[in-house]
Amino acid sequence: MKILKYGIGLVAAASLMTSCGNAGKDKSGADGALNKNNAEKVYVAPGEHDDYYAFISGGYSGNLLVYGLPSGRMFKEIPVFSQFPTNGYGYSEETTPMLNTSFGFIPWGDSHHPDISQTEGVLDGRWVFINENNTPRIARIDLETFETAEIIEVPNSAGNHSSSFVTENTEYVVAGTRFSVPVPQRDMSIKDYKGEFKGALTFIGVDQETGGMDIDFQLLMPGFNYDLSHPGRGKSHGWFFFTTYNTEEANSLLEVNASQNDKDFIAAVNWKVIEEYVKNGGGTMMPSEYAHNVYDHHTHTATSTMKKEVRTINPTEVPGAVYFLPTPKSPHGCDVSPDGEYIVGNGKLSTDLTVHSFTKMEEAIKNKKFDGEAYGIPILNFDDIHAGSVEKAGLGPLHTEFDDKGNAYTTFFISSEVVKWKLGTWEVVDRKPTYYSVGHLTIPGGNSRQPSGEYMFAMNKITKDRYLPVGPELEHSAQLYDISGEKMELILDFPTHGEPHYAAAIKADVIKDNSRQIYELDENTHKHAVKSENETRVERNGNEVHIYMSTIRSHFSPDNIEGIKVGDKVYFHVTNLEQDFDVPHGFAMIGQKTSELLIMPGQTRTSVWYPEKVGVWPFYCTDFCSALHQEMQGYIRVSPA
Ligand code: CUK
Ligand code: CUA
Repeated sequence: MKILKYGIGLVAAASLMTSCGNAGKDKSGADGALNKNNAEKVYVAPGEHDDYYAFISGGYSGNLLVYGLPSGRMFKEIPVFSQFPTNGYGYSEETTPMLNTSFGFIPWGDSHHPDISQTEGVLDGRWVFINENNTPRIARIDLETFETAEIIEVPNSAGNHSSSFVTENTEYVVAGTRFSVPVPQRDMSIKDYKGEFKGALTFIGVDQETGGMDIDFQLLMPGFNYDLSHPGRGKSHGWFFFTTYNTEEANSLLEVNASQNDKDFIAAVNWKVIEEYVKNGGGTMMPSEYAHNVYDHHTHTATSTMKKEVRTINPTEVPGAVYFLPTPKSPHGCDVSPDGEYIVGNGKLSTDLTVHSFTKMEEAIKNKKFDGEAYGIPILNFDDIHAGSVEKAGLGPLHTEFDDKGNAYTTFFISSEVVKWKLGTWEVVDRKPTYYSVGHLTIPGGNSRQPSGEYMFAMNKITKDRYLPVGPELEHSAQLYDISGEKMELILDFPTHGEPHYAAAIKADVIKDNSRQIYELDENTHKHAVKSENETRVERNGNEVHIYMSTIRSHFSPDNIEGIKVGDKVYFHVTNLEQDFDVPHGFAMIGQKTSELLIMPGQTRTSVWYPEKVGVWPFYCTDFCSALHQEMQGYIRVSPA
């Protein structure tokens, strides 16, 4: 394995080209992947369960994937921000409101960073939050049903990237804008960006009983790019840290424009101070349209509400609310150590990692030792807050996670490796190649007070030769490492789906016993549900026909329907009467352009059909549900208008 020589040609190397060559093609021995003992480490015997759930972002698929560790098996794709043909999410009448926004219905999204809810800094397994980057939204996925329960749009934001990380009691899920934009939006010259555009950092309150989200306030910051964020924890609970780049406020980010400043900032936000300010009536309600979509698993129906205003905060009006920590070279990741003391800024154009000390930061703030200000926000002195640097660690650092033994693990995109280093002494203790060009990495609980010390996995941007070739488009590769020893050991390659920008992983025990198996029929309050076959019927109301249908092994009721005319609008309200785990039924209608359905036991789903052709048309169940599955069918007679 060749190690790149650092320090030379940094600017050229840092031109963000991928350089995979040094990671090598040696698949034998060197990385330990062929070691038989390693095969045992990831072997989960047939019928056995994995030790961890990993919730892996689907990136441009807009969804969230559920994997098991250490096996690397994929168990589920949870549709979140994109229509999903498999079960009709975003197509069926009940679920289309989930994709409503102030821009109207958006069929697909770009999901980035999942984060699991916490109590006292420990993952509690109630919910996973994930951000949509493109049309800014935050979703909450319920870990009882593994369904998207809620999506809230984030107004005044654009490129919702610095999201969706939670504070240590899930008081807030936080969403920071990547692009600064005119706030409120208006027609103006792009060249007048500087000083005019604003960056919204949004604090969304979470109801601890229901999980319900609501925007508490939006901090309107100077017009930088806000890239990633992390909550304080333990001693730094009450703070939130955001990396910034383009503090030059260039309107075109060709490298010359945006990378002039030797240092950008980490913005340290004291949300407790702002919370107090808001309690005392602070802030300004600003007209802002944003959708709030809630799915209820009793009515099995989503509703979308358009909100009209949001509370905005001018940071300079709240003393003690925001400080800038100078951080070299366009930092990307922003990660806080499990004890809350260290704030790691990964300057992606640097070879060094900069670590700030929370204690020193507090001290400097107390002594009012500032080094000027930016737009009225005090800038701290780099030397006053600097805890240490990991020097010449690699090229293109992106993200850092932590284990339970005082080590940190940082990904390097350009030199394509994970580097393990010690908190406090800043020495590099190990480095391992990734295949290839790693983005994020995940340690179960790595974003909490209690990380695990067993596994780490790297999510790579480039796959090339790792799997059988399948044409130009490849799934991204992930690599699982055993981190229980001093040296990391590569133990598994596994494909991911879309582009995983992050993953949150948790001990399986915390959630698996809570996982729901069916929806109770008694509790089904869908307004078109039937409780038994006796209630199935066809109702006409002018041109609208409602077919109240049931499924149970192995027939539809009704299964012969007449009296439908060309030009009608036909609703199929299909209730699955099954009350057994894992017996869904499907519904597919010939020529239908709206939604196929997959209906879970106890659930009701609706699809709309516009009959266009006279004839007798079949429908059938798409899910092989019993030995008589092929008998599960019906006909609809369509007569002339
Ligand atoms: S970003 Cu993708 S590698 Cu969206 Cu977290 Cu850094
Ligand atoms: Cu129901 Cu096949």
